[in-house]
Amino acid sequence: FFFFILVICQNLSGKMFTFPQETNTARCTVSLFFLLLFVFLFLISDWSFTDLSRTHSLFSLATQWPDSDNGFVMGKATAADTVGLYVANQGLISVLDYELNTWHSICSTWGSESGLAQLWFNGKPLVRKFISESQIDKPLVALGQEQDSYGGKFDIKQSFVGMMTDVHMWNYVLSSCEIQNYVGNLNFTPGNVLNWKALTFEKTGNVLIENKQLTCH
Ligand SMILES: *[C@@H]1O[C@H](CO)[C@@H](O)[C@H](O)[C@H]1NC(C)=O
Ligand SMILES: [Ca+2]
Repeated sequence: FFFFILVICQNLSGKMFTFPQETNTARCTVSLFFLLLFVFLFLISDWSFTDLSRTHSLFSLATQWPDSDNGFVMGKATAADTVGLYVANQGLISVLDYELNTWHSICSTWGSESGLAQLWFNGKPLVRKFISESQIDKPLVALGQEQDSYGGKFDIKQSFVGMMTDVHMWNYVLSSCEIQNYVGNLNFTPGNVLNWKALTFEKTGNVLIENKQLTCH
């Protein structure tokens, strides 16, 4: 097989990624090689739309040291209505009403030193809980696939099929009001680590960059 790999730097404002078929190849990856963080807080968020009821990854970040394919992973954890967060292979799973064929926003905050994490689902904060202390070294982010090794070993049964937009990552935690603004599609401070409005990424396989479908009220 030959897969066309493209490195793109683009302002994706108003755009979304469409993953149109179940594969273990289609993905967009972002290398954050400059990041070596020992003590920090961070916040990761995205919007997604899918009809998958099985497990799937919404954000897969692998780290080189500690060598962890599940350095920071957000996604649907099981076939039941749950959303999960994994840090350094430790999981935090919440039962939620995960409606299919509708846009959902998911945000997670995590402090590397305290090990405390919190998920926000559609703008509603869930309980803050201890997950794991860790560090992040040379993170590699994959959208569309779930890494089972650093940058590889994608499992088709954990792949994402659907649309995804507005992926941001901050190395600090926004105020609850700013998180609400993000969820409400209002003005918010774009990610300083990963910014959807200025994203340098590598596209592999069948991923389309399309205009966001706006809903009329
Ligand atoms: C990206 O595009 C949007 C909409 O066209 C614009 O408002 C924004 O300033 C642009 N951002 C950057 C970083 O160029
Ligand atoms: Ca994994």
